[in-house]
Amino acid sequence: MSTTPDVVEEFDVLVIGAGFAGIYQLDRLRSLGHSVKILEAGPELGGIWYWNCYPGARVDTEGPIYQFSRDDLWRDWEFTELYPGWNEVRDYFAYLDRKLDISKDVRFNTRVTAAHFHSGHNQWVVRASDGTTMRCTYLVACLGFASKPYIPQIPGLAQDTFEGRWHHTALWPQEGLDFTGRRVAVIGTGASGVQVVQEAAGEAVQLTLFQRTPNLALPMGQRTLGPTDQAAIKATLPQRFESRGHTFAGFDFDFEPRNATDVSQEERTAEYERLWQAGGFRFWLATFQDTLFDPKSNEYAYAFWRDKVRARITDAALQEKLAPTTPPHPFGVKRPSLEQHYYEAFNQDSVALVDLNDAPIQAVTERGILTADGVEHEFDIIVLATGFDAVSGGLTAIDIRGADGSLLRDKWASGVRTHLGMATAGFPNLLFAYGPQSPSGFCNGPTCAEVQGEMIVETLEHMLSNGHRRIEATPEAEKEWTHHVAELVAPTLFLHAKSWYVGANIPGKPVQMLNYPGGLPLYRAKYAESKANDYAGFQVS
Ligand code: NA7
Repeated sequence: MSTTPDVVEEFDVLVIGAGFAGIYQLDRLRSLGHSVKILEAGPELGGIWYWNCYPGARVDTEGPIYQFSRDDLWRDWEFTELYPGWNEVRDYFAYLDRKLDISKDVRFNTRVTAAHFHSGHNQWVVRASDGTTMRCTYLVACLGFASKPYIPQIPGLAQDTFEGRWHHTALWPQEGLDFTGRRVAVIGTGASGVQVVQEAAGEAVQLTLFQRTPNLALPMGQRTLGPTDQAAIKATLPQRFESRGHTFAGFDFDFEPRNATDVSQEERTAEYERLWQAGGFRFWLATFQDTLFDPKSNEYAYAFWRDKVRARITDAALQEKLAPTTPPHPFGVKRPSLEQHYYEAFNQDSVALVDLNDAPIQAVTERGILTADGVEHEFDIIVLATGFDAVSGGLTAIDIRGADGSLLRDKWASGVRTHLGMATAGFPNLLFAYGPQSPSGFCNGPTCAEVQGEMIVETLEHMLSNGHRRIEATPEAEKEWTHHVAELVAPTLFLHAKSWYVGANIPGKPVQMLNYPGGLPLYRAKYAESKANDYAGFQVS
C-alpha cells in the first residue's frame, strides 16, 4: 500500500483519536511548529463521550478536575453538576474547539484500519476505512482505554433474532432511545450498567438486571453547582490541578499513610464514615494505604461498604445478591461505580435482578432472553453493558505492522510488552497515550492526557528538533518494564478478581496487569530517569 500514487498528504505527526489525549497532542505539537493531523472515527471531538451517550452516562471524576488545567481554558468554563453528564462533557469539547480551533486539523468520520511502518523512509503509512491514506514520520495513538466495545457471543444475538431493539452502551443510537413504558433488560453491572439501571428504573414499565458480579458501588455525592460553588471552585482550582499530577490516580486526593490494621476499630470506622460522606472515589482511593494490599484491611473496608449498602435495600434476598455477606472479590480491585440511587431502584416492584450464577444466559430469543433454568424473560429493549476489550484492544484491532512487517496483534497475543507504557519494540516511531502498562485505567483521563501527553510531546520534540528520524523501544527495556509492572502488582490484591484491569473480562485474553500500578508519581519518575539518561530504553537514530 505504500507505493500507491494517491498518497498525497504527509505530516510530521499523525494522531489517532480526538479525545482529551489527542487534542492535547495536536494543540501542543502544532504550537511547536510541527505539522500534525488527527484522524477521528466519530463525527465530532470527544472520544468516548461521543460513543457513550446511553441514558445516565456520566463522568465519575468531579467535573472541576475533569478538564484541562490551562489557565485560559478553565477560567471560562463551568460544569453545572459536580459529576457532569455526557452531554455536558460534549459541550466542553465544543468549547475547547472554539478556544483552540482544533477541528480544522481533524479529519472526522475516519476510522484508522491499518498502519504500516516503512523502514526505508522511516515513515508510517496510515489507512482509514474510507480509503484515506496518509504518511507521517510519527504516529501517536490516542485511542483511550475503551475504544473497542465487547459484545459477548450469546447465541441469537449477532443473528438479530431478537424482535425488539438491542444496543451496546458504547454504540448507543445518537438520537437516543426512550425507555418509557418499555420492558428493559440490562446485562452487566460495571459503571455503564449501574448508570443505565438508575435511569431506566424511573422510566421502564419493567426493568431486569442480569448480574454476574455485584458492583461494589460507592455514593457519588452528586449535586448541582450554583454561583457560590463556582466561585469557590475557581478559587482553589490552580492548587487542585497542581496536586492532581502528583497523586496515585490523578485526582486531587490520595491514599492516607496509615494502615487500617494499625488503628482501632473506632478510628477505622470514623475514617470510613468520613470518606463515605465526602463521596466519590475517596472511599476507594483516599483510604488506608494497605486496603488494596492486605486482605484483612480489605475485609474491613468491604464490611463497612456491605453494611451501608444493605441498609438501603428492603428485600433480604436482594440484599444478599447486591451486597453479599462474603465479598465476591476484594474491595476495590474491580472498578467501583459511583451511584446516586442504584440500590433504592431495587426496592421498586418494577425492578428485578436475575443472578447469572444461578442461571446463565443461554440465548437471545425473538422475545427476549432465555436463561439456563428454562425461563424466557420477555423484553422490548436489551442493553448490553458488557464493557470493553480494554486498554490494549483498541490498538490490536488495527492492522498495525512494524519494521519487519509483523503485526502488533500477534506480538501481544501472549501478553502486552512496552517501554514506559509508551512504545513497543519492533514498532519504531509509534507512541501511544493511555495505552497498556501506562497509568491508563488507573488515572483520571485529563490528568493523564497532560502528564503522559507531555512526555510524548517532549520525546517527539527531542526527535524533530534534533533531526532524528527514528525512535524505538529496545527489547531489553520492554522486558524490564513488563517485569517492573509484574513486581508492582504482585503484592496487591488485583489478581484476585476477573477485571478488565487485568484483561480477565475477555475470553482468551492473557491475564496480566494492563495498567501501571505504581501510581503517577513513580511513573513520572521512571520517565524522567529515562529522559535524563538520553532516553534510556529507546534506540534513537
Ligand atoms: P465493565 O466495567 O467491563 O462491565 C461489564 C459488565 O458486563 C460486567 O459486570 C460483566 O460481568 C458483564 N458481562 C460481560 N460479559 C458478560 C456476559 N457474557 N454475561 C453477563 N454479563 C457479562 O464495563 P463498563 O462499560 O460498565 O465500564 C467500563 C469502564 O468505562 C468503567 O470502569 C469506567 O472506567 C468507564 P462481570 O463483572 O465480569 O462478572
